[in-house]
Amino acid sequence: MLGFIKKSLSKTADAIKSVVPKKKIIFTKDELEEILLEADVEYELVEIIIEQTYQTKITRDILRSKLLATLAYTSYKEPEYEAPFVELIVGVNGAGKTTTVSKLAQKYKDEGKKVILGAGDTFRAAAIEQLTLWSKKLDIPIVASSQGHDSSAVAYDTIDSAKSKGFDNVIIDTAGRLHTQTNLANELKKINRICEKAHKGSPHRTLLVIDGTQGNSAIAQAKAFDDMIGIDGIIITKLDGTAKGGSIFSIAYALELPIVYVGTGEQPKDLVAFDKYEFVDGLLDAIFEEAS
Ligand SMILES: Nc1nc2c(ncn2[C@@H]2O[C@H](COP(=O)(O)OP(=O)(O)OP(=O)(O)O)[C@@H](O)[C@H]2O)c(=O)[nH]1
Ligand SMILES: [Mg+2]
Repeated sequence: MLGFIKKSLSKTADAIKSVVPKKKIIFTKDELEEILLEADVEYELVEIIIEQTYQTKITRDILRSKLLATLAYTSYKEPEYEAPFVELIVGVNGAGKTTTVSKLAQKYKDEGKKVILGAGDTFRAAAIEQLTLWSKKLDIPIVASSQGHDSSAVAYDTIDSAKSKGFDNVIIDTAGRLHTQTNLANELKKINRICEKAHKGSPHRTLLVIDGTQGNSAIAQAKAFDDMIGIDGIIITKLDGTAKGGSIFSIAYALELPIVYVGTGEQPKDLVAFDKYEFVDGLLDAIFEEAS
């Protein structure tokens, strides 16, 4: 998988090229500031990094340690659980939830696990169809009801079915938008409660899907979801299509939540475990000349 994160940073690297036409070994603080802002690292975090950098000549090693420090919270530790492992996938409209559900399902299937999907976005008929289509393509079972039905009932039935048939993983898709934000909050809270009823301790992991092309505007949105239902980790999608890769630093720093995966395309294989070293080095390669 090595290289996927770096490849998906190519648009961010192009943006950096507009302020650093030629890679160098040493940069000034002013240049560093410009580079980070161009990569869409949030202004406040750029200022913190600049202020905490005492050196005037910025080398790759100096910037590397600064950037890695902002990602200090990004490692994820799986909780203790009794199978099946239940995951809830949440996020705003269009962030990439349904696609991510299928990517995760493919990943678990490849690991030899028995997976079942729950079509918990009952708000739109198209959402149920979309996930059903994926389930057919990937040959993975799904529990789905019709539009307008209770999404928590779908969650319950999916978990119940997984328990009785000895499945390893349950992945539940959810709606990104309802009539109001309060409706959405209530629905997600209810799904949470029903999961716990269906299988003690579940959902074991609630993952927030963030559209990477949104850059820093995703931070407020992520905070709202965290307040609503509590988020265990983040998946940043569409990293392949954005020049805003640097916003990962601000998102991770502001939320203090682990980034578990990144989405690097529209296909089920396009999900990569987030590796902060690969990510930082990928970015640094776009800035610094290789030392000879
Ligand atoms: N390039 C790229 N496109 C992606 C990625 N993830 C999702 N998409 C695309 O983004 C669009 C929206 O994805 P969905 O999975 O339907 O998003 P959603 O959050 O389920 O949307 P709603 O159900 O409307 O709330 C689709 O066209 C996906 O193919 C990714 O990592 N990279
Ligand atoms: Mg969806």
